[in-house]
Parts: sequence; structure tokens; C-alpha cells
Amino acid sequence: MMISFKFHNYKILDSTNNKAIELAKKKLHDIAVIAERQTKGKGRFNRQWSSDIGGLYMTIVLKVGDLDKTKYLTFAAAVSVAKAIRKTAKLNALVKWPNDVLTGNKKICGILTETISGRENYALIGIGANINQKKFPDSISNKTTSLAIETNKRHNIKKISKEIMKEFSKLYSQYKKNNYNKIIAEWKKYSHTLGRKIKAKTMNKTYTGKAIGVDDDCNLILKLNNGKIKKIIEGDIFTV
Ligand code: BT5
Repeated sequence: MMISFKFHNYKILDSTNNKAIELAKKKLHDIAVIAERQTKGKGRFNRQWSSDIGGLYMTIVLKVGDLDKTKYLTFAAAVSVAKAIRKTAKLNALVKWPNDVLTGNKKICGILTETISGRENYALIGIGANINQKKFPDSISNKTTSLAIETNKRHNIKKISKEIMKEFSKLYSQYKKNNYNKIIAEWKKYSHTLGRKIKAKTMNKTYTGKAIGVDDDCNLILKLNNGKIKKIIEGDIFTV
């Protein structure tokens, strides 16, 4: 059964993830929280997410079981965004490990998954996608793009959010049937990462090698320059 998500729309929020946490604590789920802009948009590791008007800022609230499995939801969200971009803007959107969507080698979307654990567990899947922005802060402008920059026209944010949720619903129904392999397979189909020479920066170390796969747990498998195989569990990657 495909579930449909109710949209909760706001003009401005500090972060749609924070609002999602608040609503999940009131036991709301199967909803998508959307803001037109954010004052404190967040990325992973306490980074900032540039959240001017023109972008899509959306957090999906799900009630989940095993929190170890939420990484599949991050993959599912990235694939959903890539598919929605391909459909609405006819661009070659690809997913980059672990939580990005790229077009033309530039970041157009990032995903931040947070969780609430307790008697009931929730996953908050935050999606930031650049739609109609024409400018970004200097610090990120050379590695960032938007649909408007790529296509030279404006796009309907609401329509794209619906398209993302349509794709996400399909993958989420696989998730609920424990068909994680289906999600991984879809992610691989749209992968920008696999087959590339990359540098992976983890908390403690940097590794250089070729991305030769993702395993069943969404970890990135690198073949290092010295021939050894290294599993990357968290961090950031850069093409070299
Ligand atoms: C991410 O983190 O890519 C996750 C971003 C998630 C944002 C959404 S918006 C809706 C929801 N509510 C929130 O508060 N967050 C989520 P990470 O992989 O750590 O990448 C963060 C880095 O991306 C920053 O340090 C910048 O270098 C860069 N960046 C910041 N704003 C950007 C933007 N609008 N577009 C592309 N790159 C950006």
C-alpha cells in the first residue's frame, strides 16, 4: 500500500527538521513539513544550510522501527529528488554518497536525516533542494547550483515537492517491506560516485582510492591506491 503524506506549509521556520521533531514528539507522522525559507537551516556535523527564498526546504516525518535502517531512507530520499529533477527539468541528476544530489558535478540537494528514539522511534528526513535561487554565498557558489541556474527558467516548487513525495512513497513502501536491496539498487542506478577516483574524509583520516561499490548497509567501498579494500561508514567524499 502506498501511503500519502499530508503537507504542513510554513512561510518561515528556523529549520524544517526542528519543526518536524516538535511534531513527531506530538506523535504526528506521515507528514511533510515545508518552509519557504529557514533562518537556521542545518547540514550534517552542525554545518549551515543556505536557505534563502527560492529553495525547497522539506522534512518528511516517519514512524520507524530499527533506527539502524534509517540510512536507507536517506538513500531513498536522494534517489527521489534525482528522479523528480530528471522528470521536471530534464537534467541528468545523480546521487553522490552519502547524502547529496548533483547536476553537472555541482550540489543541487542535500539530505539530513535525524532520529528520535524512545518508546516510539521517528525519522526526520530533511531535504534541501535548490530550485529558483540564482545566487549562493561566495563560500559555496562554485560548487553549488539550482534548477533555475541549470535551465534558465523558474520552476514550481510545490510541483517538485509533490513529485519528490510521489517517488519517495514508492521507495518507502519497499522500505516497509524490508526490501532494502531495492533501494540500494535504485541508488546505484543513479550513482555519480561509483567508478570514480575519490578522496574520502572521515572523522579521523583521509583515504584516496576508487569507489568500487556500496554494501548492503549503504557503506562506501573503496579500493585504495595500495590495493587494499576500505569500507567508509561516514564522512565526505571529493572527486580527485
Ligand atoms: C547536507 O549536509 O547536505 C544536508 C542539508 C540538509 C538541508 C535540509 S533543508 C530542510 C531540512 N531542514 C534543515 O535544517 N536541514 C534540512 P552536508 O552534507 O553536511 O552539507 C552541508 C554543506 O553544503 C555546507 O557546509 C556547505 O558547504 C554546502 N551548502 C550549504 N548550503 C547549500 C545549498 N543551499 N546548496 C548546496 N550546498 C550547500
